[in-house]
Amino acid sequence: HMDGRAGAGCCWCQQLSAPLSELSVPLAVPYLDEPPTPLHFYRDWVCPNRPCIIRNALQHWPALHKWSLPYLRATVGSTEVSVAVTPDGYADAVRGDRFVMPAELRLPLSSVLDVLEGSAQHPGVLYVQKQCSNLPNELPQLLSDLEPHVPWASEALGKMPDAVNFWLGEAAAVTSLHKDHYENLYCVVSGEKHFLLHPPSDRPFIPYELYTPATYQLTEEGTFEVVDEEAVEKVPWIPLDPLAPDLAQYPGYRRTQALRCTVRAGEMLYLPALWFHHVQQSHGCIAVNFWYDMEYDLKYSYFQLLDSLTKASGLD
Ligand SMILES: O=C(O)CCC(=O)C(=O)O
Repeated sequence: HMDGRAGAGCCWCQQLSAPLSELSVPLAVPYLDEPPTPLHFYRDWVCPNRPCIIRNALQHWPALHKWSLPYLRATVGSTEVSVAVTPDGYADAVRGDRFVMPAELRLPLSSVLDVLEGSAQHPGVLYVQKQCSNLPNELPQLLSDLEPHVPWASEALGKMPDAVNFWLGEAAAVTSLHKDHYENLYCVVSGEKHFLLHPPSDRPFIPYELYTPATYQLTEEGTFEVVDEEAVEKVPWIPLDPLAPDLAQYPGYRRTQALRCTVRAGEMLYLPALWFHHVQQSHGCIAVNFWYDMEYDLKYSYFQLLDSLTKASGLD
């Protein structure tokens, strides 16, 4: 690892990543008091790839005033949704030498609400988090409570979102550290989400390893088994838990500075493409996010270069 390689490995990655993070990574995620114009959004946030939290952008959504667990029960309680279930709340996480994906159950939303409200028990930790536009696909009855996209963002980005996702889960449900190639507008409707962020320039100090993909399966007895996916390639994933980083194993992570923020009901986080994120939530938090595909531009190329150099020099 890096510290063992003295200067050689550090020199290039510091030259590539330090100026960027020093110049443009803030100490805290800034707030905007109102939605930006498309020009301001693009110029001040998308183009420089900086996160911000936008207030008063969802006021006109009926969802903000209507959505609660009882409202969801009354409107979509009998609708079946896809639910991710894990023994410990960690979906898509490294466990031993495996990359383990959650068991996926189809349950009426009311069963999830029963667990969230404490009137029933279910083995493991539940999280409605299917990331394939599960809002329009699984819960279309809720669509009239919000806008189908974020107009100023669609105008700025010159496209419509690729996916609109609905998130509802228990406090123990955690999304492990990862990055996406999406410009993400993450809207909290009820409760709060806690994000831990790293800019793309931290890539040399964030370890990746290759894991055999596997899936949790829930047995009749309510226990979990880890079942390997058949004949598929290994998956690169981040083994490090940013809440309890193993610095003896990953000393390079010391060089990073995580940016933490809480996104509260009525607020929208602009999470720029390629930023690493780890996410926790309050119990029963309800959120919707819009994923806009990123432009495969110079920012993307910079990240690919950083990624290739990191791999080539064995920093991972
Ligand atoms: O809300 C979460 O748990 C994770 C969100 C996320 O990873 C995303 O929107 O890309």
